[in-house]
Amino acid sequence: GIAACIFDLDGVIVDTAVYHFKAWKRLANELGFNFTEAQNEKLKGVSRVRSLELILGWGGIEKSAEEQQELATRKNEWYVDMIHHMTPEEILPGAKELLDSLRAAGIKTALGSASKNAGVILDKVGILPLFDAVIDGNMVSASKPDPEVFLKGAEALGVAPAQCIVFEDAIAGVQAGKAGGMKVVGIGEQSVLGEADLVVGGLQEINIQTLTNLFNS
Ligand code: B16
Ligand code: MG
Repeated sequence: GIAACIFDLDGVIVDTAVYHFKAWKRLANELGFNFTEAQNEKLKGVSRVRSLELILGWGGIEKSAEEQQELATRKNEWYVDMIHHMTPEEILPGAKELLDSLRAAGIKTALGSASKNAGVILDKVGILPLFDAVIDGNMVSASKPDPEVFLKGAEALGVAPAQCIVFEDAIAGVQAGKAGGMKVVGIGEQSVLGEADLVVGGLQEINIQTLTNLFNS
């Protein structure tokens, strides 16, 4: 049966993509080119450093490693300013309820996020205490679709990967969960996340029974 649930952050628990968008757009504009919402979509689940590389490529601009470091830091400072104003109202529908019911059922919970700011975000929206372990971008060396972040989550909880369920909104994240030998619930569209064991529109569609069923099919 289920022993643990491991959650991605952006797109599953909260929508931080809107803040990433504002900060990356400001950076792109300062560098003299535009940055669109469609481009921002492609950065979901992608690390900060890799995101910058992609953006500079789209803008047709080359920067040294040192300059890239400075630009990534500048973007992050704007982003951190914004997330410091986040409130519990920004938790996506059903997330808090599911975390509460998992706790009541004795099922362990972990966060598995590419974000180096994950801890601050969970704290600001008031649900940090609902996670037994937080694995973030500071603790992993390989990005999704590598399963490292989720395997570290399972390890921190002392649970076998086969008894974990991963919740993910990005294709690379769904692939990471499957590569780790875990059950995966995709949050989004079936046409995009079809590799998941189950795809739903949001965590409000999930309860303990839906999760138990994943192990009986
Ligand atoms: P940071 P997730 C990801 O979060 C975001 O989707 C992605 O857009 C962002 O670049 C990445 O975190 C790194 O974030 O700059 O805060 O370290 O979906 O893995 O929870
Ligand atoms: Mg995500």
